[in-house]
Amino acid sequence: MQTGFERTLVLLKPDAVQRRLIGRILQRFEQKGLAIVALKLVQVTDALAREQYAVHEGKEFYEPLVKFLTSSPIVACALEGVEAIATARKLMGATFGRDAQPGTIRGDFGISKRYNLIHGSDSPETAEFEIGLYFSPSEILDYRPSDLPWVYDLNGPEPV
Ligand code: IDP
Ligand code: MG
Repeated sequence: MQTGFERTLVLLKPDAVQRRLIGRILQRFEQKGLAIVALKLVQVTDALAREQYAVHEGKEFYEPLVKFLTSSPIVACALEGVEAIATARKLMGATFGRDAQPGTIRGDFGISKRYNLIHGSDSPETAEFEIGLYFSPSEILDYRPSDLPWVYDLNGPEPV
């Protein structure tokens, strides 16, 4: 990975896949300038869902959340870019569609306080942990999108 870049894990949850929104949601990240460096369809197991959401164990929404995430296939995706973690979460919007700003993914496609379409890592530590849950190192591809010199100013030591 190039200096100054960061990776984040994004999951398109079962509602996004069932509602045939994979293409439209991935397009948001592509058009922003984030690069897809890993991508697959996954049937999440009960154990994987519990591990991913361990921080929420014991909360009243934890069991419904595990049930939701395992109810149908999801799309797992690793995205790369400058401040990719915060940028992806801005594109996603607030946790629930009713609260999320129009123009964000959740704000444009969702209304439920449970089915909220998408997950994004919330810190560098979480991103590393979560990418590791879904991808082996060989599934994460290091490549240089050909438009990169027009997405960022790459003339200095760090991409700007
Ligand atoms: P985030 O997805 O915006 O980071 P978190 O607070 O980390 O939100 O919660 C993780 C997931 O748990 C949410 O995306 C949502 O699916 C679910 N969740 C969080 N809070 C609630 C709640 O109060 N009711 C139902 N589900 C919730
Ligand atoms: Mg979270």
